[in-house]
Amino acid sequence: QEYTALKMKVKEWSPKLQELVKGKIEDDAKVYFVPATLRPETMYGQTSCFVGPKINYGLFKLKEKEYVVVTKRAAWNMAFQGYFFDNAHFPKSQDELPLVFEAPGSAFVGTLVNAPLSLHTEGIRVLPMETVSAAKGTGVVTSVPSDSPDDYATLLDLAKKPEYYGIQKEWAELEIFPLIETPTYGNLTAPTLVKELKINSPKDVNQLAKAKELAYMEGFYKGTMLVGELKGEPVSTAKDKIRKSLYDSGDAFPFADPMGKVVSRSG
Ligand code: ZZB
Repeated sequence: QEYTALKMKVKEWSPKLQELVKGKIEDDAKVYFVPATLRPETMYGQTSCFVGPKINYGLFKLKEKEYVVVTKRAAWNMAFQGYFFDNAHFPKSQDELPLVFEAPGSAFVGTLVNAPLSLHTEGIRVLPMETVSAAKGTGVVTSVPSDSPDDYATLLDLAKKPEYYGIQKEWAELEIFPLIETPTYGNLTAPTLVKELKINSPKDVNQLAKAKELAYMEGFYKGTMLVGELKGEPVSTAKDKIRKSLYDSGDAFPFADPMGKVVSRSG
């Protein structure tokens, strides 16, 4: 699988992470959460960044004063793709990766990150998603509730039980902007499908898998962009142009996951 890996710069750490990073990285270092996406054209609608609360994430040193937060298996993949500073000392095993520390996703929840292209320019929060798979992509997922049924279902659940999830309710209630017009599901494909297929929770995995397929097909073959520089253009041609412009601006890079499990989020 070839993904677009997006660089979401940390603006403010969660309290737990503030303690964990103290003294371990330079004060002026840049740290990025790196979600892997197949839908770069939906980046305008990002409202949060999901991590699996029980999955372990590492803070890896990418180059001088630059770090990324991903799973170890993703960092290992990145090493093979030449993204680490020091190819002269190519890691012989995962243990030789330039790891600063590891922590479960739950420790990162609440961190404020900048999401490239998102209409929420003030930043978005790192939130927990139980159905993130550690065996796919980078283990970090960017949330686009307008066009991803999984994301919409998860955000509804988070907003219903904020105390249980240890988050502030408003973090899960950022405005959902229409990004893509479709003939069958209107301009909010994911909310429409979640309603039509009577999906009540992120645990309705079969219905969510069906909704995801319908959303992918409808969006790609029949969708038209409603926002951004390619407003009015079909998604099928806009997709590659938006991906390329993210690469050109340095806000994203190509990320291959040859061993990635092609499974639903519940994996
Ligand atoms: C933003 C986005 C916007 C996505 C959308 C989808 C949609 P797939 O389809 O299962 O092969 N994803 C990436 N990594 C993981 C992971 N480790 N665990 C769970 N989910 C993950 O995987 C590709 C999509 O699944 C990615 O694209 C990402 O969510 C998520 F409007 O990024 B996407 C109809 C889908 N719409």
